[in-house]
Order: sequence, then structure tokens, then C-alpha cells
Amino acid sequence: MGDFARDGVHLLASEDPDLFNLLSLEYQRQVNTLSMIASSSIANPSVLACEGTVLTNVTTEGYPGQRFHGGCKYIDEVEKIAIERAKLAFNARYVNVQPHSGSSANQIVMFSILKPGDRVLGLGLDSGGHLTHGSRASFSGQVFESFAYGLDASGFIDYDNVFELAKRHQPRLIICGASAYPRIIDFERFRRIADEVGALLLADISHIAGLVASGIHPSPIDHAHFTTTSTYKQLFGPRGGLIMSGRDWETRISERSETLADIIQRGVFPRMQGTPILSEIAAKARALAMINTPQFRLLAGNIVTNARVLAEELSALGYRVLTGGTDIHMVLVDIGERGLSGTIAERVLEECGIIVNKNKIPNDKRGSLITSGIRFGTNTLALRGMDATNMKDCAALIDKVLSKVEPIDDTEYRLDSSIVDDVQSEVMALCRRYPIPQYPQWTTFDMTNEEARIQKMSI
Ligand code: DSN
Repeated sequence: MGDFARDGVHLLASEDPDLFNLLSLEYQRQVNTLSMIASSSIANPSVLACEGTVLTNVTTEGYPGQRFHGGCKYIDEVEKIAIERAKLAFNARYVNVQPHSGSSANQIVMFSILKPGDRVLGLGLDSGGHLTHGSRASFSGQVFESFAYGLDASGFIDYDNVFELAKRHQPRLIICGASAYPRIIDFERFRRIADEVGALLLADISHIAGLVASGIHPSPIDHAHFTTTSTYKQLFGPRGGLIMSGRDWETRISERSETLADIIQRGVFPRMQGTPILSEIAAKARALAMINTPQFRLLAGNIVTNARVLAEELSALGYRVLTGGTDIHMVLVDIGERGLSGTIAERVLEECGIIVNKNKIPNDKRGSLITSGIRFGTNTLALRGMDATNMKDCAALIDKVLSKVEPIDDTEYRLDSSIVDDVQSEVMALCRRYPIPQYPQWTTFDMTNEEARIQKMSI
């Protein structure tokens, strides 16, 4: 199998040099820049290896033991292992590993339990919610009647507002979880609110899945009826999604005879998806194997420590950090208050080798392609081995750029080339000191019986 993968790389290089060159350049870009995109991570090479295997050649539909095609002897085992590892990582009673992404996972849950026009209540996009949580720009706000809860004056989720809106609008589904919210989410309180109004609760933990699995952030698994996550962010896995349930997996909702787990099984296939991406399922299994290790817990702790230090440093340098800090991996900064747009901050930092993304902030006067905020995250830098001291260096580099850039308008800027050169060379020095990939110590996870069994099969 190793030869097969190696041959593939050689064939790509010799037969499609244009494409090979682009992939090589992208690899170099990742190696030589500091990725502070909050949703980014670096997949272990063994995760990437799973994505590049012969599993891509398998077409089937259905679930292990209930397929619609032959030839599933081994991929059934792969999918079962992925399910078992996800259950173990999240203490889940039910897991579906087939969703193609976190957004697909949300879509599947919503189309499985709601009818068009049903009401949903989610965190507003400008307050840090995700497109799939009821935004008018997505199916979630077009097919369903959506209402948005928001933040209090300090930028924290306003749970009283959630309760008020839930009582007023009687949503069928409440969605909690966020894309740009730096604080702990009180899943237990969300469930109390959902129960008060007879709603179902969906927790989307895509951004904080690693912290949840490590016990650093409280888990929604037994509070929400459904928990969804993407697998590429803080699980350091492939692009893909999971749908999970805890104690409610066998709950039945009034007008349906099936359990919630059965509803989701049918929702994924045949209602919303066809052939699962089996190479991605193998890659999910591989990434999930690393979750229950001391190394992963250490990494998750470092991710949060780094983010806290970054928030403190940026505050000390005079930046307005939303909510005054962070509990997770994410730091949100109001850059409009410094006379800059998010677009300028994103572009000028990228020119210097620091990759971030613009983000709308509450009451933002700029649109979503310009914004007044930037979002930082520490997943990738912590994985590269950077610590609190390095975060101080990163904050200083960010400030060196943002305090000197001269905006011309909301998209164009000037920055002295000597500053660009200085910061680029400091970024390169950090990248050389903390190269990617940094994974050798991760090979020591405890094998479950399932893993031992599949190893003996030597597929
Ligand atoms: N791409 C994710 C993020 O940046 O938060 C949202 O799906």
C-alpha cells in the first residue's frame, strides 16, 4: 500500500507538473507561514495517507452490514472503527461518521427533524453564529423560519435573551455553538431553555471539539439531542463531519415512531447523502484514535493557554479584545476601532507571513467581505510546539504590522517595505524553529480491542 501511495506522488509529479507544482507551493506556504486561522489545523501525515488510499475506489451505500453493493468486507470494518473511536472520544451513544462536512451534518439534522417553515433559533451570524445556524444567506434561514439570539453588552451570550426569544417564537429547534465566540457555552442552560419550550437542541461544536473531547470545555453530548462537528478543525482530521447523540439517542419525538438515532441514520442515507467518502472515514478514524491520548490533552491545554496569552498581550498592546479575553482557542479583536478594516488587517498580515481571517463583530458597520474584526486562533501554532512565550512574540509581530500600516481605504493600504521584510524574516525564523509536521510522539496511543483486531487483518 505504501508503494501505491509513493507511486501516486511520482506519477503526479511526472504526468501533471502544473498541478504538482501548485500542491508543492501550497505545502511550502503552510510550512513558511504562521497560520492563526481559528478553524485551521494540520492533519497528521497518517491522516493524509488515509485520504490518499484505495478506499477512494470503493463505491457503496448504506451502513456496515447493510450495504447496497458487494466488496465492503474491509471498509465495513473501517467505518465501524471510526464509529467506535468517535463514541470513545466524545462519550457518545450514537455516532454517524458519514456526513461530508460540519455544514452537511447540520443540514442533515435540520432536514431530518424539521419541515420547511418550521422555526429555528440560533446565534446570529454577526454575533458569532455559523451560516447554518439560521442565517438568511443559507438554507437554514431560507427553508426554515429563523430567529437569532445575540450577545449582552459585554459580548457574552445573553441566555435571558435566548429564553425570551424561545418563549416568544416557540422554535422547533434551538441551535447552540459558534464560529466566532471566544467563551464557554453553557450547554446545560441551553437544554433547560429547550425543555421549557419543547424544542429540540442541536449543539454544533465544530470549533471546540478538541477542547470538549479533552474535558477542557464542558461537553454538550448529554445535554443536546444532537451534537455535530466538523473533523478538520480541532480534531486535526480530514475535512468531514460527525453527528452524535448522548443520552437522548433512543428518545422518540411525539409525532414520529423512530428514535432520534434512527431518524439521523435515515437522514444521512438515503435522504441527504449517497456514497460515503470512505477514504475520509478512514482518515476520521485515524484522527479520532489520537484524541484519547495524554498528548492530545496536553495539546488542547496548550491551545487554550496560548490563546489566553495572545489575548492578554494584544489587550496590553491596546487592542480591544472582544469579551476581554478567551476561554478557548480563539481571540476576536475589534480592528475597526484602530481605524482599520478586517480586510486590510488580513491582507497586510498575510503579506508579512501571518495568516488570519477577517470577521464581523457585533454591531459591525462594515459588510462581511470587509468587516471591522479579525479572528485569531491557536490550534496550528500550538500543534507546531509554540508556547506562551512564542505567543508574546506573535502578538508583538502582529502589532508591529498593524500599528504601522496606513489604510488608504477599506481595502488598500501602504506599509513600509522594511517592516514587511523584518516581520517576514522573524516569521520565517519561528517557522524554522517550529516546523510542520510535529507528530512523532503521537504514535503511542493505547489501542482498543477494535484497533488490535483490524491491525491483525493487515489491510
Ligand atoms: N470555515 C469555518 C470557520 O472558519 O469558522 C466555518 O465553517
